[in-house]
Amino acid sequence: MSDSITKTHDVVIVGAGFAGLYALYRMKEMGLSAIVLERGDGIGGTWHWNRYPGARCDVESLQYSYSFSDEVQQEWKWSERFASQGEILRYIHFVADKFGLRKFVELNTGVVAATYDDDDAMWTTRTADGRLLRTRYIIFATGCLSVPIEPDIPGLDRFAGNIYRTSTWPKTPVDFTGRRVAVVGTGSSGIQAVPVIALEARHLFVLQRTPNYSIPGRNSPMDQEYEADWKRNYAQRRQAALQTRSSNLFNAGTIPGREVSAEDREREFERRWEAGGLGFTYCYPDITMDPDVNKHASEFVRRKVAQKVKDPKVAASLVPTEYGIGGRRLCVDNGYYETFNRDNVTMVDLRNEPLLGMTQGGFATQRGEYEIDDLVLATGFDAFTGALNRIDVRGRAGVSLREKWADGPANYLGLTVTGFPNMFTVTGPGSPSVLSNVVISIQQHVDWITECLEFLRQHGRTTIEAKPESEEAWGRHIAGIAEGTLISKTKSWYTGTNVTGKTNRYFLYMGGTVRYLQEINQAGRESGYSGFTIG
Ligand code: N01
Repeated sequence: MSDSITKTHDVVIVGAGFAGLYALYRMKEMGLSAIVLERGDGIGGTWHWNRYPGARCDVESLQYSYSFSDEVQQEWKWSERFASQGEILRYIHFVADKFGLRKFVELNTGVVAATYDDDDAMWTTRTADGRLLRTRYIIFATGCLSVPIEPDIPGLDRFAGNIYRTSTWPKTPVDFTGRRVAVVGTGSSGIQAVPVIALEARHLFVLQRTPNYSIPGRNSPMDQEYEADWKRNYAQRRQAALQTRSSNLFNAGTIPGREVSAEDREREFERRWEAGGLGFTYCYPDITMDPDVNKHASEFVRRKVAQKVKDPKVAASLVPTEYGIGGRRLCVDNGYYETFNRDNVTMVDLRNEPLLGMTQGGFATQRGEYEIDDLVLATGFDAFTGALNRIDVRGRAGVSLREKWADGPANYLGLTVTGFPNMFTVTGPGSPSVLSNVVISIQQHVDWITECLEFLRQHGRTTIEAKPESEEAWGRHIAGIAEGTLISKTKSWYTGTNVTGKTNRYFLYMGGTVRYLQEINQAGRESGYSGFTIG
């Protein structure tokens, strides 16, 4: 198709996940004409793509859901404590239908470039099929974990069996019955998939390079009384969640772990282990900061795993010793460790037998060759910047975002970038994003953007752009908070070390969501957008 301007709107939104759909809802509510461009063949973002066996959210569904509409909160019924991928996707479709959003979403429409024109302060967005859209504003709702990395496993193309990726799982269920399967990767995705695949496979090899800490999920069917209680008190619960560090009610402890006895700490770890879920690391505010408390919590998990896994060698290889709990994203599982007690499951610890690569009929490590029929890659994402970097985004004077961010992302508030007027990123780098209840963070960002566009409209202005000094100060600010934290000292996708050549930078605002919200509100309406140039 030739390049031609097919449509002009006020706003183009890239991505139709939780963020893009809510942005669309707010833009329509403001009376702006908006369109969402989505590269997938369905809405739902992460929950559209990641359909692997066992995929579910590890934040309670009553919290990991939109809070903007009480009608939605009351109408929708979650069937489990932690909803499965399928149920979350059905929920997103339900919301899209309820608010008539679908007709403003163009599916199968990847965005390859977006260019700002200085002369008329308009953005031109180019789609993969060669169409051009002209808009005043552009909102990137492209997700933090939406670009899978292709692992550097030699000979992947040599392997004659099936290769599945957790991040782009086929829509039709895969039947592993009677098959020999290998899963590469033991992050949240691998840890969720392994117990389910093990139930079907003739044999399952789990290829682990770095172990992660995982807490039992204790998932269960939704308790009717629990749900009813939440629905009666939704407004207060949501409000209370906003007062926490991650906009999540984890019943966070306030007394530092170093101030209580080892016996009391042990009891508290036990209580939280039994309760299950991510709340484990919310027991003490200093759990990742005080070395003794962190060591105690890490050893507690190690002991628990040793009790669960019959083979002491396997148990030992399943828990990290090279970093403490909380340094990487905590995993939540449903029977992961117990899976290694099955006769049809083999742990392949790549630290002891490095992976040499794929063969035609399987894989080879330094110890020998293994025959398999299917390979499952649960090998992670180019987080935070991956999705934006693969689009050729150009701001004032043709400056490329990719080039500007070559040494790591620079932006203001995680929402705007100097030199890129009228461009907004939802849960962009430099914001709490994945350290929070991300649906709530999405709403806060979209609300901020909506308020900002309202401000421009009320004042008869058309452009807004972060001042260079605001961006520089924000970069120093988030680095200052992150400096010395366990996360910033640990190798993981949080720090970008999982992607070859990616700069190890601060991609996250680590000061907690309460403080973050105060900061963005202060930088926005409360100061009359003083850190921005309004044109
Ligand atoms: O990805 P990961 P993920 N050879 O990067 C390994 C969210 N999420 O998709 O650690 C061998 O955590 C890699 O090894 P190493 C959640 O925030 C949420 O699992 O680099 N192994 C690692 O083990 C999560 O944190 C849910 O040494 C290779 C694994 O692949 C985030 O998504 C569910 C390799 C990648 O783990 C990402 O999780 C799922 C190689 N060449 C995901 N390359 C919820 O429940 C990589 N690995 C909401």
